[in-house]
Amino acid sequence: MVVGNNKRIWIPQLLKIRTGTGRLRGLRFVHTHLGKEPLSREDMTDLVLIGLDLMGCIEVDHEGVPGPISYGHFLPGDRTGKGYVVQRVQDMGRLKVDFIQLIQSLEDELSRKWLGRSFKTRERALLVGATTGAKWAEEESLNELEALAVSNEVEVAGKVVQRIKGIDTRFMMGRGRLGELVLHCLQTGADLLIFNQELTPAQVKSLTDFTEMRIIDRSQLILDIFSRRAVTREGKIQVELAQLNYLLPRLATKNTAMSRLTGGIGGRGPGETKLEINRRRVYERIAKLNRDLAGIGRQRQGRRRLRKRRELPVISIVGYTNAGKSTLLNALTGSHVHTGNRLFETLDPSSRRLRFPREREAIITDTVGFIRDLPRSLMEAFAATLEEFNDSDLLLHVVDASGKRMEQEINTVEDILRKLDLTEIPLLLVLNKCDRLKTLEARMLQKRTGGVTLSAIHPPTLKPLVSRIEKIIWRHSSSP
Ligand SMILES: Nc1nc2c(ncn2[C@@H]2O[C@H](COP(=O)(O)OP(=O)(O)OP(=O)(O)O)[C@@H](O)[C@H]2O)c(=O)[nH]1
Ligand SMILES: [Mg+2]
Repeated sequence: MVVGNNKRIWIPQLLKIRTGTGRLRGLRFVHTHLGKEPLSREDMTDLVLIGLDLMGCIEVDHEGVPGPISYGHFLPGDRTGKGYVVQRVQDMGRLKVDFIQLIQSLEDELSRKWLGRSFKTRERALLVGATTGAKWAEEESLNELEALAVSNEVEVAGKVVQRIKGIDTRFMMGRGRLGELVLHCLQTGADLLIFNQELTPAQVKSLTDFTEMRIIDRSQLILDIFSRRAVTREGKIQVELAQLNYLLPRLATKNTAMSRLTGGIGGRGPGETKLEINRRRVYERIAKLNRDLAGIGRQRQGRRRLRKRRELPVISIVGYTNAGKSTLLNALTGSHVHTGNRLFETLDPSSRRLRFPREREAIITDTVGFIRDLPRSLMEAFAATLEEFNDSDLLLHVVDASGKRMEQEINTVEDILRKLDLTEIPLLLVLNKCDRLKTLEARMLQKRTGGVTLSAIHPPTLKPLVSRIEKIIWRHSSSP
């Protein structure tokens, strides 16, 4: 029993336990409206966010005589997109609904939906972009988030752009908007919300408490992909470091948000139990990982010295993720580095010998790709790997010339190269995937950018690149 005033009722924090997937909470909320108005939007938001079985309201007149009654509930199979229905009966006496039966059938339907999906091991996520800017720009950006999710074997249940007036420091967006998102998840069977914007620890906490959904942001998704892909000891250490550094500020808010992080995405790597350990243990672990990394770094230094002594020129392949860097390395050197149409296929660097005519040789290295807004903790953890670029005599900047986001991707990579202080090293733009362009288009692009067009999946197209590389590296020495 809750008492409010003539304007509204504050529903106290209910026990934060959902009875289980596919079940409602077992609570109906019946209240009175004094202004003779039926269920409001606000009421329905409460229904969704609290996860009530049913929201009912009785319209009461000045004398306190009850009039019409309206009730609303979820509608799992609703195709209109609203996700709920509201019914209104003129007077209470004529209300002939068996509510127990109604709710039973709703639960049956809900659990059928959940049962259908519990055989699948993949997570289903709703992607959310909250922006104060242009809608189309956010939609573009959500496409990349989708590619990230798919690369991490997450099923995408839908993408939603929410235009907001300003960033709400607690919830990112208004309560009503949040309610819509939760509803969308219930309808599509999504159990995870992925935000395209970086969330503060406080935001994750309040959003999780409020929606009772698992919530992660883009950075966390990227960290998770990295932890799936890491193979070598160094790669694994780097990723764990990045994850711990990301988690550190979030450990202060030990709560549901944290325990919700432990399953699936975000729970990989440092491991479930480690998330619960206190900050001191995390600091200790970080220190140990840094020591291990330094040890590996010394070996790396040794390798670098050796390479220098042999005086072979070093070519480094850089570029946006999925541009075709590894495919190019394979095509140039006849090797078999893993390639694949997903983001961050490559994490660990591989170096190969590249032979030119006239007995000339160079070392060519392929490494981790870049992405817009790479989480800072990852940049820091991969600093040693990225530092190796400093030894390069030439950077090959591989671009997916067939992609819609080519210009932005080039800018992103150039930004990162500037941050890494690599602008002094000669750079050659490699316009890849030109098999997907018309010949004229490719020629114009080549002219405009001064790059080399090719298609890494068709090795014969690589000849111009090889001779450009030769010219740049051995420009000073005359041919033997
Ligand atoms: N059509 C076409 N596809 C290509 C070309 N080069 C690479 N690809 C494809 O693009 C996808 C990505 O290639 P990768 O070589 O793995 O790309 P990467 O830059 O190493 O990507 P990450 O390691 O994930 O950063 C693969 O499916 C390749 O087969 C090309 O010239 N034309
Ligand atoms: Mg690769």
